[in-house]
Amino acid sequence: MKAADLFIKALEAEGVKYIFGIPGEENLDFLNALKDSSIRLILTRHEQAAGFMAATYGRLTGKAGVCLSTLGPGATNLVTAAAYANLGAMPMLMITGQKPIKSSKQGQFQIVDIVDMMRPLTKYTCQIASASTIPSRVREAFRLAEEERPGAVHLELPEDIASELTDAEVIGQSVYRRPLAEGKSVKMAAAMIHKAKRPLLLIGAGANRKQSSKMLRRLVDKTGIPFFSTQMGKGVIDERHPLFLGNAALSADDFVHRAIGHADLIINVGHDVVEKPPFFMEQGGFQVIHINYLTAAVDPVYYPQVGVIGDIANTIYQLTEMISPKSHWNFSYFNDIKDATEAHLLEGIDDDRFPLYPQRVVSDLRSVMPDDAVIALDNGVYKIWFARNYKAHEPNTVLLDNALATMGAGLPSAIAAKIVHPDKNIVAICGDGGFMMNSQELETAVRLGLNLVVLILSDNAYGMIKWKQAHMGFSDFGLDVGNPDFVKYAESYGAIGHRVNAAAEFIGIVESCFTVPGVHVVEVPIDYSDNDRILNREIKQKSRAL
Ligand SMILES: Cc1ncc(C[n+]2csc(CCOP(=O)(O)OP(=O)(O)O)c2C)c(N)n1
Repeated sequence: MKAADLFIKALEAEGVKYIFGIPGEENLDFLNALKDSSIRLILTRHEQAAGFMAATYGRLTGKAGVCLSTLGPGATNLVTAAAYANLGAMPMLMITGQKPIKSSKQGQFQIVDIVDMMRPLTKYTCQIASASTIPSRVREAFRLAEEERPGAVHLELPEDIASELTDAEVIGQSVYRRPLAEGKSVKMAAAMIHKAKRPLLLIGAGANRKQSSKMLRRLVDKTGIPFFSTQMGKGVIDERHPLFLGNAALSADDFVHRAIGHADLIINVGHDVVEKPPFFMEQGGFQVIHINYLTAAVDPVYYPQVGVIGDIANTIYQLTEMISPKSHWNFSYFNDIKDATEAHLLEGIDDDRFPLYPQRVVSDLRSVMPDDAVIALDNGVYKIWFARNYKAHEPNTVLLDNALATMGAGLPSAIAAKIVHPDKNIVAICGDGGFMMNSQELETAVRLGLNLVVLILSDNAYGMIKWKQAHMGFSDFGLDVGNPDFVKYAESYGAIGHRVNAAAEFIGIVESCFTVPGVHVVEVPIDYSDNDRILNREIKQKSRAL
């Protein structure tokens, strides 16, 4: 059979259902093999968006999402998505084409060393130089993409290799179980937790797995230890839980940081330093137990004293068996923090101002979203509002990127979420800046016939940077943009456009979007003028008073 057919068979054996991307001339054998396979090609309008979709598919399923591009310009367009997947621990395989490697009459036309370009952005990058190596390279790529810590991998399939004939056969998957934490380290952690007076649990992205989520809920319910989460750990335990203290959406000075400062032990489950730090460690401060699949990277802000390394769900199971609540534990201050946080989260949710207050948008949206509905956030200042104010009810229902924190991923990531969960309500939340970075994917969503809602929070500016600029005392310069008429823009793609013209209209428009099939684009004019007061001065002042 042709090497390209073998490649596709190897992908089928890995359970691949979709390939997101844009083929070029160098992928034509691959494309032809794909035509007769069980794998569906999701053609996109930009390779970067294809990469974001594949990464999100990987994040939601645990199986590597696959994306495809041609050589040179197609592959260079995948760079941001590679970084997004690799920093965000999302399993993803990128397949790129290349000119023939044995003989070519095209000189250096379009040739970039893609294998080397991908090296710092991936766990593995390799050119397939012979058809006979396809089965082992594909299996190895999936093994590395999916094993802890998951990330991006890259395979280059040159045109002449793709058309070679081969009788090689697909290599099946070996069965592995994750190693379990060694008993002594679990006992050591249990002893530290028993001895502590004010232990506090932190839940990070690595705990965002079904079993870990179940086990953590049992741990919290049995022990009564309060918890908070990182941005990417949102929803691992339902945030309506009475012991949930809040989200570390800001790095410092929020109410939750008062709780952290008061704790004498942080039980840190599934966090790694690639995510914007939820706290900073200081010599002589609280102790930290690091519970994760891998040991912690050494960093000046994070140097846990004890690590419990192995399958997280099993570690938490073992700890839950060993720990019983202690009478010397004192959570009263944490309860005060919880009360102050909840009171603060209610501020502004009924404000009728127009353009809308971000608190109102978050609160209104939450009120019409079913528990399992998913929001996919792009990157802008609203991400802080959503991380802080939007209560996630289930794991993986808030897709946000607190690792690369790239703009442009919101819409593609929502498209992938809808493909994975066709029956759930999916809402992309973008700034006007981030939306315009991949807005062409509206056409993909319309072509696929998806039911999707896209909120554009428009302030005609790169708001996040504007806020920082003002905060640093610089004058207002260089951050204002103009926007298209978003309603007409949506309609020109065959989507349905809406514009919110009063605060009270917002909720009804979103509800109507869930009942009328199609891609809905909702422009929501937003008022960020109070960001600094609320997210900075007021929180600092109120939390310091506690
Ligand atoms: C690809 C990329 N470019 C630039 C940035 C830096 N950046 C972070 S937020 C931001 C502004 C986002 O503007 P917008 O999408 O309109 O959202 P807003 O902050 O106004 O709500 C910029 C430029 C980034 N994170 N990613």
